[in-house]
Amino acid sequence: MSDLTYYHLPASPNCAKPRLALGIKRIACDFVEVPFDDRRQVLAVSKQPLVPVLKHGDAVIFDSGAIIRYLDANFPGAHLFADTREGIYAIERWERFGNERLGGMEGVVGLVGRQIMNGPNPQPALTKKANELLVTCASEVEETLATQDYLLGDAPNAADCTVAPWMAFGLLDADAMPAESPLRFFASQLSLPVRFTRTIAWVERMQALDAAPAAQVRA
Ligand SMILES: N[C@@H](CCC(=O)N[C@@H](CS)C(=O)NCC(=O)O)C(=O)O
Repeated sequence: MSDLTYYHLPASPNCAKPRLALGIKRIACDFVEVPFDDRRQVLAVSKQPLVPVLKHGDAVIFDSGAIIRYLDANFPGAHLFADTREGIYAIERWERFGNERLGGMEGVVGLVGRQIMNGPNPQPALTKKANELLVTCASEVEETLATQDYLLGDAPNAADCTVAPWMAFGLLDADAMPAESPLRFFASQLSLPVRFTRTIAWVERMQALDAAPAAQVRA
C-alpha cells in the first residue's frame, strides 16, 4: 500500500493528466474509482466534489494542474516543469491550449459535450465546429512534433500530460466503449484525420505512460 491515494473517474481527461505525471515520475499510488453520481467520498476527503483528488498522508490536493505541480515539486524523478521563467510560460501556454481550445466549453470536447449535457440533443453545427477546431489544434501539434518527440523537446513534461488526454478524444473507438458510456457519443462525433501521424503516435506514446493503464480510454 502506498501513502498516495488518487481519486479519479478513469475515463476523464482531467483525471488522466496526473496519472501520466505519476507514470512519468514512476510514483507508486493507490487508485480509487469514484462513481460519477456519488461524490460523498470525494467531498469527505477534499471538501469539494470534483475529481481528480490526490491524498498524500495528511495533505489533500485537488485540480489536475495543482496535482501535477505538487507531484513535481515534492517527488524525485523526471522534471515536469522548467527551471526558467520562459520554460514555465511555454508549459502554461500549452496547458491553456489543452484546457481551453481542446477541453473548454468552447473547445473541441466542450462543443460536443454540450450536446449530451441535458440528454442527447445532437447539433451537427456544433460537431462541425468541433472537428474544424480539432484539425486546427492538431495542425499546431503536428508542426511542433516535426522536429521533436514531445511538445517542448525530447522528453515529456506537464505540457504533454495536459494536452494529450484531450487530443485523445479525436481517436476514440466507439465500438470499444460500453453501450451506456457517454464517450460513445464523443467517439461518434469526433474524428482526428489519419494524416496527423505524428500527433496520433504522440498520443499513443503518452497513453503508454499512464500509471493506471487499465483506466486509459484507448485510442
Ligand atoms: N479544473 C479541474 C476540473 C475538474 C473536473 O471538472 N472534474 C470533472 C471530471 S473531468 C468532474 O469531477 N465532474 C463531475 C461533475 O461535474 O459532477 C481539474 O483540472 O481537475
